[in-house]
Amino acid sequence: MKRIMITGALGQIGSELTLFMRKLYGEDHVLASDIRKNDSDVVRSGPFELLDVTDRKRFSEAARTFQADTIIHLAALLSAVAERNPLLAWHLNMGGLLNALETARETQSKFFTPSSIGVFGPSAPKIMTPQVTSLRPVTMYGVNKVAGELLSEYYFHKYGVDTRGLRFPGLISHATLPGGGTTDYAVEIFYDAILKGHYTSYLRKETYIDMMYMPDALQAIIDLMEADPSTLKHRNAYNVTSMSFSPEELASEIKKHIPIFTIDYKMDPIRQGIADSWPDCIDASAAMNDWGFTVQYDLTKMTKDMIEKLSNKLT
Ligand code: AKB
Repeated sequence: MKRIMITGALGQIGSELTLFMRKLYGEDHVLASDIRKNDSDVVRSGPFELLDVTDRKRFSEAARTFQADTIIHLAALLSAVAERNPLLAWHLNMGGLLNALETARETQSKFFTPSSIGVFGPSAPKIMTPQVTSLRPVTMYGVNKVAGELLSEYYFHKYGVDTRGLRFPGLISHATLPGGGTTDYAVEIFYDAILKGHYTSYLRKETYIDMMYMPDALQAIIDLMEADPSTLKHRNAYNVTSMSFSPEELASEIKKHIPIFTIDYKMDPIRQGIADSWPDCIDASAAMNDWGFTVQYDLTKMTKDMIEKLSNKLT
């Protein structure tokens, strides 16, 4: 039976992945860790450790004590926060990742860390951005993610660490709010639509970005981690996506469920600049071919589910 250690377990992906993995592999087999503690299900439903991932010694001790054989390293700053504080982003995103990879090497653990569509920059094709293409991001987050992908691949080739990764698009979830990403609007809009009937978007109405609903993202992590290692041609990270839409398109989909809903636009130059440097839609065919990546949710299905689940929670 697996022994999985998750960092950043109280973040956007971790809050759901921890509970999902505990259901699949057993509560005591998934150690959640984070720099803070709260009274959520993640903390209450299984083992939990307070951990600052930049503390190399504590990271390694926690993994050894738990006898981890899999490390899921999620602790990181997202794009908008990283752009406002690039030095902190480098320290946390790169320092944390290096400690996570070193710990995986020492404990011979299987390893997963998310990458992002943020690895692409203006020189990559904007439409159907290929798996292998120019990686010249113009954001600190993107620089961190490209360096992180290269490090993961280096640990695979140099030390035989079984590294795996996904280039996630914006993730949409009714359970946890994202914290500091460029794609956060696609979650905030649902809260404001239900509670206020109105949303002011910080991205221009025609800004296309790839997105994915959280159930598909969680399943993609499980499927990639369960995949036969010999089928994985890319040890840095795979392009994955379910849909691409603009704020205007998402708003008109929401309007089908909440007819009074209105949207206006007040552009934030930092987040608009980041979004403009990213692709409109990426090509996930390498993930489909190598390990059978599939998704269940498109824009219509995701919007319906978000509104149903959030309405029950908020009203
Ligand atoms: C962000 O907006 O920073 C993230 C991402 C696409 O990596 N959601």
